Amino acid sequence: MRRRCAWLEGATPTPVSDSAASDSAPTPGWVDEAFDGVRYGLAGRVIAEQQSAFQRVTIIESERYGKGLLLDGCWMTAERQERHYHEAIVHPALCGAERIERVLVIGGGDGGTARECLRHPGVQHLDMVEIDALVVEWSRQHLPSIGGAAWSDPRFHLTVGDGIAWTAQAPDASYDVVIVDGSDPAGPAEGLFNRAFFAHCRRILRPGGVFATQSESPEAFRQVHLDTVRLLREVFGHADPMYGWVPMYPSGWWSWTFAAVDGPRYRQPRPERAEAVADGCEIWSPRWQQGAFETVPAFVERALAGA
Ligand code: SPD
Repeated sequence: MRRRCAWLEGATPTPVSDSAASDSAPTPGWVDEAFDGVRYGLAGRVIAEQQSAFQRVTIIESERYGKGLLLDGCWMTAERQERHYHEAIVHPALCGAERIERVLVIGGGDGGTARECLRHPGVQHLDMVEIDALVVEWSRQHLPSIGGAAWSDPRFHLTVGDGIAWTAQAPDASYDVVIVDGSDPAGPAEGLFNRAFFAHCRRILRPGGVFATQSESPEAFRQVHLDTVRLLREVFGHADPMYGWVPMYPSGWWSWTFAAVDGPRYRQPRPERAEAVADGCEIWSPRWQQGAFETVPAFVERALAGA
């Protein structure tokens, strides 16, 4: 996938000191992700920005969605919108796997995926492997509500390191659920979409386990989306995309794909697990999930059938 994100002129940050020094509200600019002739933006101002060893990390204060995080100019999350994404990537997997004692999250440095996983009382140990220490540091500092209770949960074990290497070195059948919460397939996340990586994810899953990954937009990144679903079907035997919305991502229309070896168990939430988390969800419910798996666009259905 070609590098696709640009930091536009229109997004020139308002320096933090301007707002601190003035009684009047800071003049916002537009912070945009640009892709293929379309811009997806929020009115706001940049409050922190730095090039890490891996990518440019940016924190903004937006008018509408609170503070937000971009990596290399691409939207990752925002305080008042993150539930669309994090509830969707977690609960079909955690409600569908046979057991959920041991969970692995690759990426997920803002903490939102770990937070949702740890709302399940059956999780005993969660490893999160995030490559970029700055993403974790700034998420904890600027976006503490996203990781929430996860950061201090004794079941949570953070490793700053390469999730691909971690997966390759993990023993066979060592996790009940593996969730890949990476960014787009460019830069540090490129290796999170290929056959070798998916094969290790399958290898380290226990029988009855579930794999989940974000699988891009069926509109803005149609080919990546289709390739990802096809590859997961080949590697695991069963894989299905689920569709929802993350309004600040390109096209707003997003997907997550779930996979398992022994059947599409991620489609049927176990009632006792669903009950434990549903009241605390803003978007996810068993009914929402059922609809989200059913809303496969016709072009995707045709393309996958013809694969
Ligand atoms: N185009 C954005 C894809 C980002 C997926 N990961 C988001 C991280 C949220 N925890």
